[in-house]
Amino acid sequence: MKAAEREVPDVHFTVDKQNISLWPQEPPPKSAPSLAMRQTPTIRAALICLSLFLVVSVVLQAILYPWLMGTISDVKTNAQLLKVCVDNISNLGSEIKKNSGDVEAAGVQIRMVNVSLGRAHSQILMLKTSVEKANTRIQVLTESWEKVDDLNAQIPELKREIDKASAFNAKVRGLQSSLENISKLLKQQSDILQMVSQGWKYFRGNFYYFSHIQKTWYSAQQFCVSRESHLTSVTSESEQEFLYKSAGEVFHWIGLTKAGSEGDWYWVDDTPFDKVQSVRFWIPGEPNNVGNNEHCVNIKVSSLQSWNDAPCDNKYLFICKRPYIPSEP
Ligand SMILES: [Ca+2]
Repeated sequence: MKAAEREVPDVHFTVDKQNISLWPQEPPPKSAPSLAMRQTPTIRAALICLSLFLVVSVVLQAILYPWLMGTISDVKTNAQLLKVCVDNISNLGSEIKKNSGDVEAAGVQIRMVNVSLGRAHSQILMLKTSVEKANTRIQVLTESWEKVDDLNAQIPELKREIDKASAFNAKVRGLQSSLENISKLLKQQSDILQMVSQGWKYFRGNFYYFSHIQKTWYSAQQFCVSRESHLTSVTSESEQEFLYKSAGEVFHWIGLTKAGSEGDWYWVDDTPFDKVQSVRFWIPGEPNNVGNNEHCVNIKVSSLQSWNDAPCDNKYLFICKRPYIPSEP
């Protein structure tokens, strides 16, 4: 039994790639293929490949030839288009060359325009500065105008004050005028009082001096001249009345005389003699020029009709007359 047991071969397990085999004891040795058997599949494969290559070549030629021919045609067309483009570019170069002069002129104009733009820019800056100054000025004027508005608002009140001042000034001027008139009256009264104190009488703007001694007509006139006066003239009824009443019943020489027996009557103080108006002052029947020697006139009686012509050498009292001339204050 034991020997039988020993004659049972051992089992071996081997793995060759994807094959699993079971052999007793050990796997059979691998027998090596012959060279001819190994070369036959290779040749076959080569032939198959060559055949495939030929087939593919033929197929490709059949497919690619039309495509290549189309491509060649397209290349030719593109070449012609390219030639046209080159010609156009050549023409364009010629045009550019022709227009180069215009381009230069345009460049000059562009530079001129740039200069003008620079000037315009400078002017714009100046204008901007001017505008800023003007704005500042406008602001100042606006503030001034607001002040003017304030002043305008005060004008009505000022006008009322001015009206009051004007009324006050008018009153002051009136008072000044009154004071001046009073001053003149006071000065006139002072002058009159001074003359009265020296023996003169005042009547309606004239001073009259009634003498206390008798003189001939000429001597009396000389006395009056020495007192800045003349023998009196008579130019109105009121004056005549004042004179004959002041003379009383005493003869007084007056300033009426004539140059010789044939001369016309005249006033010695150069007052024009009104012959017609003076008729009422003669004593009736006078002047009678008695003895052709009566060339001077006196007030003889206390009456409106008081004049009488008498010899100039007679000595009578006399009346001097001086116009009142207000002296400067
Ligand atoms: Ca007479």
